[in-house]
Amino acid sequence: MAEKYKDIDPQETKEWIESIEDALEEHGYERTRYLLETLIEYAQSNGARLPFNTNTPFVNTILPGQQPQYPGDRDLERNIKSIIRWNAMAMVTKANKETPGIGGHISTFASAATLYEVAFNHIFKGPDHPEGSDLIFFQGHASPGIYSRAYLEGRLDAKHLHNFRRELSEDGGLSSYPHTYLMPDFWQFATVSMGLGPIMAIYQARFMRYLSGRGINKASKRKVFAFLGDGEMDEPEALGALTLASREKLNNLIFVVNCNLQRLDGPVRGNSKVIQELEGAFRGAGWNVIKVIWGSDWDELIENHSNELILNRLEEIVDGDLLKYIVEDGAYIRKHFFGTSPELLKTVEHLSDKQLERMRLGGHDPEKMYAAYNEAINHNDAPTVILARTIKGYGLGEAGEGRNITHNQKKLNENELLYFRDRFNLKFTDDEAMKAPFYRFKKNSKEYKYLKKQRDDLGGSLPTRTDKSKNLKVPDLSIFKELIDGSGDRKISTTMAYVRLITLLTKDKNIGQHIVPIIPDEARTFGMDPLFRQLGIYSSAGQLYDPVDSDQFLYYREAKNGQILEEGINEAGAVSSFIAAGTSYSNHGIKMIPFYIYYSMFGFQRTWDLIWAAGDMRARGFLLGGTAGRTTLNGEGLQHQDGHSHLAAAATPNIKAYDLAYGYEIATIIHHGMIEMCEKNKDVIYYLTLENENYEHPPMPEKVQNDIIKGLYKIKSTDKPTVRLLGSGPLMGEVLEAAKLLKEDWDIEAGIWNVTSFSELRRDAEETERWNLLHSGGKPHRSHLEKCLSTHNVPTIAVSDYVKMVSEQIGPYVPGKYYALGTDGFGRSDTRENLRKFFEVDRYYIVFTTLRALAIENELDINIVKQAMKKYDLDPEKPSPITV
Ligand SMILES: Cc1ncc(C[n+]2csc(CCOP(=O)(O)OP(=O)(O)O)c2C)c(N)n1
Ligand SMILES: [Mg+2]
Repeated sequence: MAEKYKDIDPQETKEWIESIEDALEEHGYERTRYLLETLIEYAQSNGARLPFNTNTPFVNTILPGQQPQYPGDRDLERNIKSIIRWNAMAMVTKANKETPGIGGHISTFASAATLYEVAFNHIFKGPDHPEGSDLIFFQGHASPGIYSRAYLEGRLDAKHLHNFRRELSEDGGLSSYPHTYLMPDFWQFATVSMGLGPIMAIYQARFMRYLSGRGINKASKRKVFAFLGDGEMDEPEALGALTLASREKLNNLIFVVNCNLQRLDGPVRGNSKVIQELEGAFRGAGWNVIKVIWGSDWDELIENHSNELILNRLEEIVDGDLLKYIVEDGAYIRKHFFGTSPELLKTVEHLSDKQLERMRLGGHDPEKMYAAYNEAINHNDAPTVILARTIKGYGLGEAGEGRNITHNQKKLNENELLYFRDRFNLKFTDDEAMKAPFYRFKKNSKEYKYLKKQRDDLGGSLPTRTDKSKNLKVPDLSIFKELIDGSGDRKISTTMAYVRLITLLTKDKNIGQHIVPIIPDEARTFGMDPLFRQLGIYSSAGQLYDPVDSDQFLYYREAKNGQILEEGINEAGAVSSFIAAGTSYSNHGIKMIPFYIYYSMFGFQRTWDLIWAAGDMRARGFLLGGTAGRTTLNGEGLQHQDGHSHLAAAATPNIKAYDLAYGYEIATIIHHGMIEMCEKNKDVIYYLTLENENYEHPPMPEKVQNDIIKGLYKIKSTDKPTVRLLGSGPLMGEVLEAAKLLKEDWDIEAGIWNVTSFSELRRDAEETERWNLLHSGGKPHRSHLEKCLSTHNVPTIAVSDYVKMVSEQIGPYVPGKYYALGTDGFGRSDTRENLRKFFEVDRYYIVFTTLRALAIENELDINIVKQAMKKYDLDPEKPSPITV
């Protein structure tokens, strides 16, 4: 900053600086800071316009004099770390030599090894720690290093390492990245889709506060760590929730950004400085920022930040230049970095070129990293980010260190292996090294004892995933009696039915407290606002104001023990809360059941990647796509009307998706889901679409419960079956009206079925078919669809408020010709009636399609179809809703 203004009175400047020096010497940092802040405030209140600056100089935040004593044995730790580096590299190299193209990453962990090792040896609390285990989001591409340590600790065998990225090997393998689904005893968090780790970590840390705020779990000193790439920070999700973390004063949250200044293709910010940019973003958002840029070798040069010459040079340098110094030698650095002025050159004249070349960076210096961690875990009031400068591909030399190709380096050749061995002083002979063997310290070695002891003292190995949660007693279905009995002559929507259900459920003495209603600013849309009063909205601050509606019974009630997570307009954050709650059984040993309701269009479409990660992490809970259905949500138009979320849900393996028509279906499905999650410990997510069309809900027919769960149940059978209608969700009403018209206008009796889940029917049919294929010649199994429909080879007309592909999922398994009516095309704002006509899914189209289907079967004359067109005023030249 200073150099931007001309110093018109250097003497005066000097005097000011001397006073600050005196203050520092006499009273220390706190007092000096106070004095400076007071001065700034005074100047500002007297009209001085001070420029806003979120940056500090491009040097370490913690000065050498503020560093604590390093608590470990540096030599032993170096030996251990070198072997961990080696095994991680060897794992990827071997995998790619044996199976070219199998992939993996060497350079990411090579840059991050010190960040992890210092924390493993001194910081991370393990599962048996009296304060509980820390939760760690490991950077996805660093997985080989984490496996390598687990191997040294004796948790994995050489055969596991050998089968890295070959999970389908007979004797087991290791997943490419952290995937809970694939290694459920090991990985806690799925992080490899970049940007999801940071936002999930923030909401995880907040969820810990929520649990203690509600008195469900006691407050603890557990921390959430998220290890992230500097390139990854460009993802909108990565920085998108920073202010939540500071607003909530999440001092249980620590981000460690591995600032190797490179991403996959090249520099993250060639023309500026990513560390400074991130510092600005985090400081601006209220985080505690600790920069660890330079290693101890630089301490003397930077001289407690007082070497103006070097500070100014560091200010002007860009990341592109810093990267160049990594691949060039000391002479180059002297000429290009220090050579900009004779005075600056003088500051390094006592150092040789080799020494200049080897000046270590902060993220490779254990003392600097330990100091940063130590400050981070003891910091109050705010979350901390450690911005650690490292070198991508550290130690790979010509094979990729700092090179633009480094991210994709998958194997080392023989010379490169020898270089790596020498670089880290490993004891392999040439012949040995060239085979890239895995190495493990013997049990009686100093290294093994040390690394075990460090972990034992900290509470055991990490990552470790367990489930110590107790089962919850799910109440009997009868608590939802009012839904089972139907709404009588009251017209209600499925959304209203759901709100009743959640109201009843939260009152249950066994399970009520474990329900976590989550909502992104849409409670009033769904009629959930009465729950504000009943359950309260969670707020770590309680309610510091008198709400505008405090005179009303159902006011906006925030409370420290509030049960609702009202996330604001933030679907990504809300899913992150869903994930935190849905994995609580494992991460906190307490089963919590999230019910996350949102505008269905902004669910899968906007946040499927996070939902997919939830599936990976074996989250359990309910997703509720509110006001769904492309024609049922009528006035809102193209970007609101969801007609395709069921396709995404169907493709997510552990999601069971239902589109429901009546309250008793909702009660049945949610009750069944809770039993699966809370009593049978199934890792499953339910997706229910709910609508806002009001109609009468009938009472539950006899003996349909199992069929509702399986996806199909009968509404009406006929004496002589000629055609069957399948209705689903809100379009059940149109189907029932169509059946009436068929009878009244054409004397045709249609069989009527209600499809609660096309995707569940399809899964069952496919699984049955697969079994029958593999057991050809045996007595075939029959799917639920076959059991329901197989006896009658008549045409089927299926109708849903979703694209045709949703109902077409079961087409191949339904006997007879199959006709799907659906809502393909962009939505429109209009009345429900007009929309259903536009998308050709209304009662008249259903009748028309049915008549034509029967004509094709020669069951009636084609002229009747023509008559029907006229009668119902159907225009043969109407443009298609897909193209118009
Ligand atoms: C959402 C997403 N987009 C792209 C990728 C592919 N990808 C994997 S690693 C990588 C570069 C990572 O750079 P950085 O975050 O700086 O991590 P580093 O390896 O440098 O530590 C990319 C683009 C991904 N995994 N996730
Ligand atoms: Mg990077």
